[in-house]
Amino acid sequence: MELKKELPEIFEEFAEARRNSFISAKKVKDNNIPMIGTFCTYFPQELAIAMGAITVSLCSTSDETIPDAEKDLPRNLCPLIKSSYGFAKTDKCPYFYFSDLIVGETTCDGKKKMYEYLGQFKNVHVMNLPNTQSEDSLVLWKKEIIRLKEALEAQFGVTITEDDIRAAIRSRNDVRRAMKRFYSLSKLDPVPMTGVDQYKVLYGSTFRMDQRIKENKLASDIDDIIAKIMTEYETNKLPKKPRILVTGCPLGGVMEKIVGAIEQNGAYVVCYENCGGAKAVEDLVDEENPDVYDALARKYLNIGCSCMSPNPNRILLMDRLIDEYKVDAVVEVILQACHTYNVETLSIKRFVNQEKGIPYMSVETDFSTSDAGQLNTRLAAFIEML
Ligand code: BJ8
Repeated sequence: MELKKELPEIFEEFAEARRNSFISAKKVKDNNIPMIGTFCTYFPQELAIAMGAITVSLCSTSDETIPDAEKDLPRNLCPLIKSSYGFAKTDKCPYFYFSDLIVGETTCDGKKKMYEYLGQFKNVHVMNLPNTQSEDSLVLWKKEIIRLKEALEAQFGVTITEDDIRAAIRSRNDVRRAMKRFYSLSKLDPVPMTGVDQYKVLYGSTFRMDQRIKENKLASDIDDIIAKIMTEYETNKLPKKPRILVTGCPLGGVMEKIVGAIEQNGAYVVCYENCGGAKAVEDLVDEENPDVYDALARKYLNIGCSCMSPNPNRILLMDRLIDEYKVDAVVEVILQACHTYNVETLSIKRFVNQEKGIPYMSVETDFSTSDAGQLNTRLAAFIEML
């Protein structure tokens, strides 16, 4: 990373990573490196890294292809699912185009049914994710992780050893530790960066192509950014404002509309509990566990997504984050027709209001801009009250 660059430029570079995707993905393919497309935080990325592959997130974030998707799928479906299907159908997503294999998990109903159709366009492997976090589920999930390893070996003609997996676990943990060091900077009050800038790095990092163990520079690049942020922080502090934790569905398609509005109306987003933020990063894979499959199964099954029933880990994580980040209020983002997160808003609201004693608001939205004005007004009124 070019350290002479100014911070805004560095944040923008991360934001650009996805837009520059076609060129970077093509380079990967030109070098005959396998590419695996994924849709979810439950995907055990270490298996792909262990075989020297690159993983790319296919969760589409724009409404551009939704009309095409709606020709095949119901309109009242989550925009993330419609957008993903639309990009696959129209072949407009370079990552989808270059992916040799797509891996999905049986998370929410819409996504798992959509995977059945993706098979028309690409080779798809679906992992059967249990929807409870019991010991029985752990046995099943471990088997599914081994089944995925065997599928990768069969498709790509490779052998994935336990030592390969152990090295991948260490490499991904290094990245997780660096990401956590980075977003933990926002525990400072006043904050050292806006939530928009924090998100650019969190989200942009997932589109880096230097994931293979020997090429991985992400952790050291993140540490360089941290050093730069802290140097600037000594002389140039942002004003103190109310501190918001954002939770709920993934934010890729609605970040500007929600986080932009929160910050333009007088607050800062200090923490993202969603996938793409703490939910994916906080827990490491246990490097000391001699059974690498058990270690992976435990880490991933513990993710506090609303497709788990019950879903205590989400509350446990939020409890800790609200305290650590000195959060003044919580904003929950629901993508339209996401039933699991939508139903869970009741328990999250109760927890935030009653247990933590701070204000809570939920917003339901999609990838269009048609509700931007209305959302802005609601968020402004909420922040005004803090
Ligand atoms: S681990 S949050 S990435 S499932 S928003 S498609 S749940 S209807 S994205 Fe998710 Fe994995 Fe969970 Fe994270 Fe369905 Fe809801 Fe749409 Fe969703």
